[in-house]
Amino acid sequence: MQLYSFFNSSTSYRVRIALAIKGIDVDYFGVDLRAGAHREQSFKAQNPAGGVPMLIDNQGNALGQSLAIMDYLECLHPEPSLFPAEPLLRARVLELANLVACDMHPLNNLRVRNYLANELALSDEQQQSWIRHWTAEGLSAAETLLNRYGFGDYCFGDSPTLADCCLVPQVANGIRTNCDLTPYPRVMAVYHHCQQQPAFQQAAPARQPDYQ
Ligand SMILES: N[C@@H](CCC(=O)N[C@@H](CS)C(=O)NCC(=O)O)C(=O)O
Repeated sequence: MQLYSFFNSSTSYRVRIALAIKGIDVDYFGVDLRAGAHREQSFKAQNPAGGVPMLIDNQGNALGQSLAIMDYLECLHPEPSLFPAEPLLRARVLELANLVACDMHPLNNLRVRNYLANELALSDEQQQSWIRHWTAEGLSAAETLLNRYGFGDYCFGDSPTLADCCLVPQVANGIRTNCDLTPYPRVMAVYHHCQQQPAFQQAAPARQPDYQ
């Protein structure tokens, strides 16, 4: 399989964590978002949404959207699973994963930040305020959910799930953009625990071939 990824892309990072947890090897192709490689016609022909990650499976099928890719990997390689078996706990995992993937990430995505800067001419300070606001909204909700329903060293238990795959890269974004993360001790405890685990280390931005 081939993974099209950008080292600093949090959605790519999610998939890299899932691949590492499952021990799946892929051929890695760096897509330089800063140079706009994801907007080129050749790339969009395979992934019309024009973003990373994109997976190409062993039959040559191209698949975009990190959650769809992780679900596909789960079906192809069920063990170790990224989902608890118990239905409500599985729903909790998806609740947290979707909080990150649907409510947080899109608001601070590159194309949105470019629009704020170029079309709306927001100052650097205003852009930073935007990022901090939406990061705080999302992580506050994550902190409450984890305090209410989380347990163990990971988000939900003693093994990693889709929730950890999504949360860790989003926290890394928060660190990279200098957000205050002190109000989220439970989120940060999960983050720091994951940082000690080989699968998460292997998936880290600095360990990718296109890291610069
Ligand atoms: N919902 C998509 C988002 C994909 C996406 O937009 N990824 C970002 C990188 S984290 C990207 O490629 N951004 C390029 C842009 O916004 O122009 C997913 O989960 O895969």
